[in-house]
Amino acid sequence: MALPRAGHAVSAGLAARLLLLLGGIGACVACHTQDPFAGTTAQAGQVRMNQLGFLPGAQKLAVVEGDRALAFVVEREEGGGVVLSGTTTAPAVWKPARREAAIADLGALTAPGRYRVRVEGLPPSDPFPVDAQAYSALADASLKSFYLIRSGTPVEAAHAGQFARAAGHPDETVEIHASAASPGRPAGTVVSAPGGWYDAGDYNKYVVNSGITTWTLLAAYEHFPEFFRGRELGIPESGDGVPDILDEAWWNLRWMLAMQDPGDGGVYHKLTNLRFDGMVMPDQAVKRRYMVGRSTAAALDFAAVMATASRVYASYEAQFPGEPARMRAAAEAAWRWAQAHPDSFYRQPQDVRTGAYGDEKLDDEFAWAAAELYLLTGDAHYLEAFARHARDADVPNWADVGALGWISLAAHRQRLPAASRDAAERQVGQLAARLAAQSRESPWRVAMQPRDFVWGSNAVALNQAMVLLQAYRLERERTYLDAAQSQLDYVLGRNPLGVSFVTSHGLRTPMHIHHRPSQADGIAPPVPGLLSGGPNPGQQDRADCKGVAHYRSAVPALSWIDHDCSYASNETAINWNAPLVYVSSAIQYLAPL
Ligand code: 9MR
Ligand code: 9MR
Ligand code: CA
Repeated sequence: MALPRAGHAVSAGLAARLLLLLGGIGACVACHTQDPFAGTTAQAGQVRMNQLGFLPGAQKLAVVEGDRALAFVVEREEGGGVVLSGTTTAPAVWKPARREAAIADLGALTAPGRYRVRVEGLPPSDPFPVDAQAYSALADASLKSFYLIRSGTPVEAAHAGQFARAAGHPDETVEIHASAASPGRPAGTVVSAPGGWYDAGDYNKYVVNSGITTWTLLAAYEHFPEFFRGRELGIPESGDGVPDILDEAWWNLRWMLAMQDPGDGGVYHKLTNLRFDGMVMPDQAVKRRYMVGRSTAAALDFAAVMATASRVYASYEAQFPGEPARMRAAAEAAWRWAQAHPDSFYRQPQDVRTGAYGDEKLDDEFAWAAAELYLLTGDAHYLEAFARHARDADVPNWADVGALGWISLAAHRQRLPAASRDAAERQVGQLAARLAAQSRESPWRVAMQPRDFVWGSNAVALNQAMVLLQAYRLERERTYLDAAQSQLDYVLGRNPLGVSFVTSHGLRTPMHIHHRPSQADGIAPPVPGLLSGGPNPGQQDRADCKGVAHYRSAVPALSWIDHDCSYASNETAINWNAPLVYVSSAIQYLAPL
């Protein structure tokens, strides 16, 4: 197996050296069609890079897999000669792919234009732009995707073009499941909780996952308000004087408010069918819907998000009259319920099969809610609660939200007592420094380690970027911005699969995501702007993929299939798309000169 490949590499290498000798690379625009590597994927010998290209002043890295340092040049796509030349770094093994890779640094390339990289002996890279708006369309589309997955409303052709669809899941008659009963709302009570976003490829709505998702969008706005003001996405609310990102978040917040039991402030864990719907459009999925469970995690995530939203929407009181106060009261009631029920863990009832989002480690949820409530109210007892529960920050995910509290405190550090200010800066700084070091030591220059290749690994990459961007905001150290850029590059194609993992954004993108509307709408391309979960050697969907598709590799960074059976590697989810919005918007906005 290895021999013929090495043979090709040598002959292709010789051919390219010859071309270099003849000074003929500019004339060789079409020669890649005869290249022995053309058409292969996930093999050594391809130039991998961000398929959306780069901002003019940004770090620009490409990766070449293989065991030798190689000479490279950058040329204009349309010919016209070499604009940059160099040699890759010495290759080293990247553990997540168990293969060697080397970096080609294209950073000296700053003039806008369209280019290709040619590496000695290899097929030319994809063409890529250097463009001051390289990520604008991605930032808008990743946010617009939340409109396209709204529950309980038609998605209009005026806003969605061919992806228009009928309303589904009105959720105006939702039954209280036995697991969610309370004195005021016994089992069988019918309540209403319309709106919100569908969680993922499925049509259920889960408070825990909505928590981190909605916060991430609110944080994007809070951290970069100038970027979002005046950005028109083409959603029904566009032009109403409120930034579209806040209109979109409100669609979900209004639903979340209805997930609180008005009797005692408890929060339902999820609004769901008993079993997953079939692979049909939303209006064809008409199974009975239930409020299932009331959990401490849901109450605390709800409290954290409502406190954050109360703070953020305070400047839009005119457009959302009374809502900041309502959200504050809702947050405080949920917090009190959680104090009285500190260990109501979600346990999936016998008759319920949909997503669990179960979590039994709740110090991070307590700390996050306390941090946001402190910032909202200034009440010192929340800061004391935060201090009791807070642990060292780690990269956030739906089950570990501790970092979100640290990040909010750091963002509002001028309002903190000195000791808390130092702690917040230190926590964010230490975590980012660790990630930046991992990135620096990686042959792919990404922070991800083998253990990060879990269900939703692309969101791990983007949440690492989100943390790095916090350190950049605090310390203005260019290395943090560069490391965050590297994480975005990874998701947009600088990975061993050579795939840009966002539907419709890149040259090779997922076509068969696990997403019911994308599968059932009869339109070839999937709904645009959605992030595929990403490589996951857990392969928990193997039984469901049996006979239709198979993973070609179990190596962490390679364990991905572009097939709609693969919910463990190729589903979409709101908590994965939200850090894509955050990171693409932030990097576009922060564009270094
Ligand atoms: O569509 C469901 C997806 O959202 C979940 O992430 C996944 C794991 O819980 O389950 C999917 O539903 C599958 C179910 O678990 C088993 N039967 C086939 C369903 C569709 O693939
Ligand atoms: O993102 C979730 C992942 O961390 C879990 O390992 C996995 C299995 O429990 O569930 C994922 O969340 C799914 C949820 O349960 C149902 N909707 C689809 C979500 C993404 O696959
Ligand atoms: Ca937790």
